[in-house]
Amino acid sequence: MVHFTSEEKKAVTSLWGKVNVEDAGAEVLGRLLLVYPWTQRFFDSFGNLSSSSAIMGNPKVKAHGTKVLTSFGEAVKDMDNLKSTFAKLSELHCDKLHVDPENFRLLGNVMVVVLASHFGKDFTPEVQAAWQKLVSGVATALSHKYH
Ligand code: HNI
Repeated sequence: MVHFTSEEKKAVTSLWGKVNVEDAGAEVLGRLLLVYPWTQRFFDSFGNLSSSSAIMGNPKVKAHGTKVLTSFGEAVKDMDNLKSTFAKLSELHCDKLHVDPENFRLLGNVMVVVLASHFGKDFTPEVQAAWQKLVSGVATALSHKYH
């Protein structure tokens, strides 16, 4: 399991405190759907995803992105226990949703890109390193119950 130093925890937590979960959630999920269009097939109930502006302005993308980032917030609160935090969600994504776990890594990297674009020079290499570790840990935890 990944281990976080107290500096890394601080870097993650202090940035997270400044994140607007709704706006960032819409942007992260929207960019995932745009950049990796095959991920759209999980969201055929979301309506119009036919262009960049349709995706980025789609209220269902925003609502679901908010849900995903809120869940990410649970990871930030308890970075030492990612596996147990995401055990139930791992089962759900495997057994019910059939999401290929590679997509968790893609989402994590999109999240890092969005944070970098929002925070500019405050997103220092050290802050990035801590976040990359976290998104990777979350992806591993979400993949844990796959069989
Ligand atoms: Ni994901 C539902 C969290 C990545 C496809 N997902 C959820 C829910 C949470 C969640 C929370 C709501 C569960 C519930 O209703 O009980 N998802 C997360 C997290 C990540 C993630 C924390 C990554 C870090 N999910 C992904 C990815 C995909 C994905 C990468 C597909 C590409 N998720 C889904 C789908 C649903 C879902 C599909 C069900 C949506 C619905 O409401 O019908």
